[in-house]
Amino acid sequence: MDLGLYVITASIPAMGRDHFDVAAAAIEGGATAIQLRIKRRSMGQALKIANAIGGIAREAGVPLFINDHVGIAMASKAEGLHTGPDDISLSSARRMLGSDVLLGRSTNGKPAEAINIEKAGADYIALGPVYPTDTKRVEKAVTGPGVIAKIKAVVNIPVLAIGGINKDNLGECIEAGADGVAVISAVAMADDMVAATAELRGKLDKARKRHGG
Ligand code: TZP
Ligand code: MG
Repeated sequence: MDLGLYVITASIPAMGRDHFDVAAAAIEGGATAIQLRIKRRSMGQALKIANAIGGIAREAGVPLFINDHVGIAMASKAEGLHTGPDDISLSSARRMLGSDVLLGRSTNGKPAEAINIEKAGADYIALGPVYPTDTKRVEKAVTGPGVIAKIKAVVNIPVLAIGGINKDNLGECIEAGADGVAVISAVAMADDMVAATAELRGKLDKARKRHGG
């Protein structure tokens, strides 16, 4: 499974777009994975959106990850669940979802934490914020791309760079060793979301060639 261009949904009412619109455009533009990141909706609404995105993602062969909500991941038969330190533990998520569902976990760049995340059964790590971001109120310090190699040196699971990633800095994350990049605003806030995704995908493919990936 390729987590190279992992696009996370957002709802941007001011631009007339919701999670499904972002996911559909990202899939059309060449995203290799989608994450549904719903923070303030009822579980019923979230499940409806997850099922709708799951339908088009499955058809395109793109895996769908659900942020935070293990029940939504189960009910929508998503390929994965993404959680952070304040969410359900990896061992509980694994017990509930079984061995086939991929588990992702966020971390801020402490090698010991990354090692524990791998030991606890995660299938990939999202590392960040690598660059400043306006999307999430992050109390944690910006890591800079230098941390990617440090984390890659201590774990065997894929490491995705997240936070402030755009077409201009994606390449340096891949060159620093990231297996992929996770983006929100670079797609969700773009005037043309399909074109923005396609441009990121082009940059990813080129950076991978340069990096020998
Ligand atoms: N986790 C760490 S930074 C971040 C998340 C969810 C926000 C990423 O959004 P953007 O717009 O790609 O900076
Ligand atoms: Mg969370």
